[in-house]
Amino acid sequence: TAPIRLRDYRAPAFTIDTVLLDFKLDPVATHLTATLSIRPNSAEAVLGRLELVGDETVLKSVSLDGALLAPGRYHATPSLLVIEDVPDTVFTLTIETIIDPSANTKLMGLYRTSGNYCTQCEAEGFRRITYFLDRPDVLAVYTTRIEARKSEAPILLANGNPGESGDIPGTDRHFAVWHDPFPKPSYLFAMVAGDLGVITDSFTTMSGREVELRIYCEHGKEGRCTYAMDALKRSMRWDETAFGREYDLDIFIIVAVSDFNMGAMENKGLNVFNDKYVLADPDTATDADYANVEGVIAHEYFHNWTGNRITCRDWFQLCLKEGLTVFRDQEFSSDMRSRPVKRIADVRTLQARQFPEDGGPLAHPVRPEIYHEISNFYTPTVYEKGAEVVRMLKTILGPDGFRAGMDLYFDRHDGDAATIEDFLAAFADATGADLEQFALWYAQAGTPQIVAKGQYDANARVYKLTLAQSVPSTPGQLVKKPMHTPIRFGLIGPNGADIAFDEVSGARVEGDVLHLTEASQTVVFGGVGARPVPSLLRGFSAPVRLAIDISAEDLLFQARTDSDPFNRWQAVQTLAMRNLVTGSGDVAAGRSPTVEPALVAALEGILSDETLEPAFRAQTLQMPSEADVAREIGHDVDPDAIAAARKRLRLAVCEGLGNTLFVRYGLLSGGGQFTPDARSAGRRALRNTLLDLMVAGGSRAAITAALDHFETADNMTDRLGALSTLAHAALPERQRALDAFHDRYRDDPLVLDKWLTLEASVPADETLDRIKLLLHHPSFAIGNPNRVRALVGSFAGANQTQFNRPDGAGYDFLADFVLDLDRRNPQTAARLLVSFRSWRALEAGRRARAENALKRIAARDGLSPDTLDIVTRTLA
Ligand code: HT7
Ligand code: ZN
Repeated sequence: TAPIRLRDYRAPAFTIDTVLLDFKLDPVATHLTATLSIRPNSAEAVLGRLELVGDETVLKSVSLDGALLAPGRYHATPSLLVIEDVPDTVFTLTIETIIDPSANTKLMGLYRTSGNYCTQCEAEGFRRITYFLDRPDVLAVYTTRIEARKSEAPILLANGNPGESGDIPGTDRHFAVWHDPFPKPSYLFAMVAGDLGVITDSFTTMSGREVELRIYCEHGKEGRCTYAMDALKRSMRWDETAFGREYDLDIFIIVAVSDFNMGAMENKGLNVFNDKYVLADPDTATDADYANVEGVIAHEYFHNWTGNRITCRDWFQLCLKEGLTVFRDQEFSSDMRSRPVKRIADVRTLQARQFPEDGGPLAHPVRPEIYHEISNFYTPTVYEKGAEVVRMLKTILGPDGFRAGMDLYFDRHDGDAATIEDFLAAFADATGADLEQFALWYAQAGTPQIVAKGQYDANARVYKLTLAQSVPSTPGQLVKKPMHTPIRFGLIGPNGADIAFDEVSGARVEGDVLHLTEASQTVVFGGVGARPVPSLLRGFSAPVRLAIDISAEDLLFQARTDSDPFNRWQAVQTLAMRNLVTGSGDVAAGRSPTVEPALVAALEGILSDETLEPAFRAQTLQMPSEADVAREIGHDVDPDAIAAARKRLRLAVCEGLGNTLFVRYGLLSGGGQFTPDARSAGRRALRNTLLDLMVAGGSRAAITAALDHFETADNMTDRLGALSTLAHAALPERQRALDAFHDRYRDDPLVLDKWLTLEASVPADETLDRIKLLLHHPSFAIGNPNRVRALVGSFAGANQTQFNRPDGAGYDFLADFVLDLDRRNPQTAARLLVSFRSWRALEAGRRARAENALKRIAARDGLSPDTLDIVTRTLA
């Protein structure tokens, strides 16, 4: 099919002012009557021809202004309803459709999950419910009436505030009406019905309004919703204090469901969540799960202003709501927890997920200009790089300028379907800044490379810093322009404090921000009294790759002294990465890799620095992953050589740190009763990281400590930490522990996902056969995306040596699985396929096998648009 292009955007020919939806729920034949008040958009209407889109939609009848239309008056297919001669004034269209929610395995539109009814409409799911102008620039006021058998669905929910409800006399049925006064696009519509448990609370807004809060979940899991409720109330307060944004309806509802294609959905007043981002208690959730629940609850809540009150004009503007809302949730979590630790975690995610996308065949701008299937554009580039672009805007404008721009954006565009141009204009108008060059961050794909070189002239007391930027070619974009990139920096003097400089030329420098705008700039700092060590890109102030000619001694010095915690972490990572890249080459060439003493010294320094928070020390002690090293090497990648080099390095670090590891591990034991706060979580993170390094040394004492850690754990973080160490080290002791873990949690699907993930992550030859067996295990279900991602997604996305087996069996397995899943759930299938995105960077043998597997998928007739789009672009 023809692609959709940004440049072809046209305002809709008609608009819809009000929508009345009347659902009569039935597991296999739900009946929906949709009554739409439609108005031609005078300038755009094409002489009375109305086209509404559908998707596998089954039409029963159409009426215009109350009169049933004869079949000759309209033309209907499952994907289109055309009425040729509609009035040129306001008219009412009534459409009856029949929906089979039980047959809906795509989990888009109206579907069933654990016996309940649920909808998912973003991006294009509403058209699977009724024919509609299913595009985000058509904003309507919705009233929803739901009718169902009382025993089957005692709970009936939709967007907005609750209205009338009651029994239907003489039947076993009841009904409820919901009204949402805020005009919204169809992708924000939601309806949920079923038999659910609930917890309730309330929130008083900054202007004193009472809001009722409810979280629904499967019966029996109510106790696991309390942390989510707490996170919701903290999010509501934070948006008031940090952005001046208040909640606007009388009620805010979250529903946790177990079958969901993504993390959660921000439907107005009725957020629907993948239950893994709601449910948490100490026995079943890790500290990472708690942090994720907090972050996702906040993210969806923040969409109420950035996404719902101001929505997107078209799907090319997706980053307008997603990048901005990710930035907002990251800031929220930074305020709730440790800012440096959160920043390191976010940068790690960006580098692990977005950098490979930006450097491979699926690269696209933060605001794409063309797509075939919009579901495939909910990407790390739109979300995470989109958030980085907003962060840079704040760095460039300063906190006050940023807040002024946000306030103007909210004032100007409340109730609008807006664009990136609108967003940037608000900041330019509020501050007077020229953002024309900065706007390239939205348009140019690819991770910029910045090469830095410093030179100190002691006689002249001058430090010269040359910065050269280049943006690599990406699909469809061969030539790029230099971008406006904010570089936070400091010049570290011999005593570890930043050195002052008295004048600067060659670039605009404001405070600690250097504005890089040209392809190459030499910045001259005067009055510099001693040779500095440059600390560039503090806090990772721009999503770039920085190459800097800096010695191991200077990196060790930086790791010990930099006043910016992010760059202390970065200095250690750079030392480790250099070791791993050289070591991988050594292994591939049959040489035995050596380990840089400066690295062990840097790690020792961080580990024993009691002024550093434990979570930060834990982050720093974790070496770059195998995938990180593969990305750094970038071509002819041999995953086995990388794994061997990493194993060797961790062994050497363990030996280098010696008994300190065991002593510090012992000192951290016995932390008292579990609480999920960041301080306690940091302590557990450090203890688990130390255990993992101890086991890397391979001693019996360490393995015994790991087994003991597993058996005596009184919370999931510690239990899973030890189990993960045993599994990732592929120790023979692992299987008994994995089996014990499975038996303990045999009735808890979300915990069994952790088990499936570990089973799939074992770096051993037998893992692929084990996965094939587990596909038939009662704890696995191909219909549930969480199960699929846990077993198959973890294998393809995280088990570098086994997915990339030299015989190609890992690729063949994924191809077969994707082909099978594609018939049932195309979105999830297409997302799994993304694991092939770096296939061209592999060494020749694996590259050829990966290409064969991809070609086999591409050759299959009847592929979904989702999978066809990914496979085509991956092979292009
Ligand atoms: N805005 C939500 C996107 C989403 C989604 C997209 C496609 C298919 C299914 C989906 N479920 C949710 C999620 C968010 O970013 O908040
Ligand atoms: Zn979002």
